Amino acid sequence: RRFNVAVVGATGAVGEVMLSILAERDFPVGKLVPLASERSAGSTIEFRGDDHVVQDLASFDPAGIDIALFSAGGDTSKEYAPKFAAAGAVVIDNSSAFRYDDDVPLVVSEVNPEQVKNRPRGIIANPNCSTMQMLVALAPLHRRYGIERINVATYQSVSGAGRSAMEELGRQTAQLLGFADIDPQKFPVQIAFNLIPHIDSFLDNGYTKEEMKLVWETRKILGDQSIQVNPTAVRVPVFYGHSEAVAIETREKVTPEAARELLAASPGVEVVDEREPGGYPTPVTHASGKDAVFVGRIREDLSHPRGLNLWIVSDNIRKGAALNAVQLAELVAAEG
Ligand code: A2P
Ligand code: 11C
Repeated sequence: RRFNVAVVGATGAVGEVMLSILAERDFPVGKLVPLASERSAGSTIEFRGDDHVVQDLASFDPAGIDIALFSAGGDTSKEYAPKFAAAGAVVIDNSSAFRYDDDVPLVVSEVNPEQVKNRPRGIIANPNCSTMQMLVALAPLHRRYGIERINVATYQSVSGAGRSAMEELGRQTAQLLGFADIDPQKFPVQIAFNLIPHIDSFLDNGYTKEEMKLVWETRKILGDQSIQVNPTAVRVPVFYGHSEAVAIETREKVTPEAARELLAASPGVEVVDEREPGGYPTPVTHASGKDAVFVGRIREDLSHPRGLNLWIVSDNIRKGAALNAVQLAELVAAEG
């Protein structure tokens, strides 16, 4: 069977990769409909060698769409995802609009794939990129050793903030190397040659929403409200690939050797942990453009009897967004 697939946000940083991953993985696409705002309606995108005209979401009739992949921001999802679902499509939504609703499953394909079936509203939520890569690596450890607490600091690339954010990093880098003035627009302060400890909006508790996503989404996906998560989310001047310094505290002690062996056998994970120069994953040398979640620097936490440290790197646009969304579509397609 073939499926009529709509990609909402097809001209964006994530949408573009959704299209290439659908083709790469030979997803059984019948009709492909790329959708975006009226700004880019009428332009063309290429899919499997054919040009497709981008249509305006606002005036599109979703009748006949089987699967809709949404990645055009939370407000767009809130308005249009229920309309697509009402017309009979299964919506896979990459925004944070529905992630915390009890009647919308939040699914990492390697971690809780069985949850895709529990979708009374016809909507499945794709987790945030920083949670996604962390849980691909931590879920196997949680199942075997029981994680009680996660300390995590993220180093998140600018592609997470979309195409205009990537352009801003490029532009500022060139301006600063040319001794020109910069004018921050997408980010509140200079991002080139800098770090910004602020992603998404500030909440009343002093954390950013990006940080609280790591708390809320980890508990929902692992189905364990008792897990404690202590997050700091930081934007770094990297184009593709988020990195995370993670320290876990487990109920049962896990040695670095046992963790390495378990992770090496876990789906979606690649261990790169040579304890020599270059023998660890980085966004540029390992993750960018790749599907896996890379884990290195696995070592005991010297300050805790049941603590383990890991360095987790993945392409935020691929496993963190587009790839997982397509993997969820594959699970839906496999239902028949
Ligand atoms: P458009 O190209 O028309 O602006 P990114 O995350 O890289 O910034 O991309 C955002 C994506 O979401 C783009 O494809 C963008 O389309 C799309 N988008 C943004 N706002 C809307 C909207 N109101 N309706 C439909 N698509 C939208
Ligand atoms: C970033 N994680 O790196 C964000 C992007 O909730 O889907 C994705 C935001 C989200 O900026």
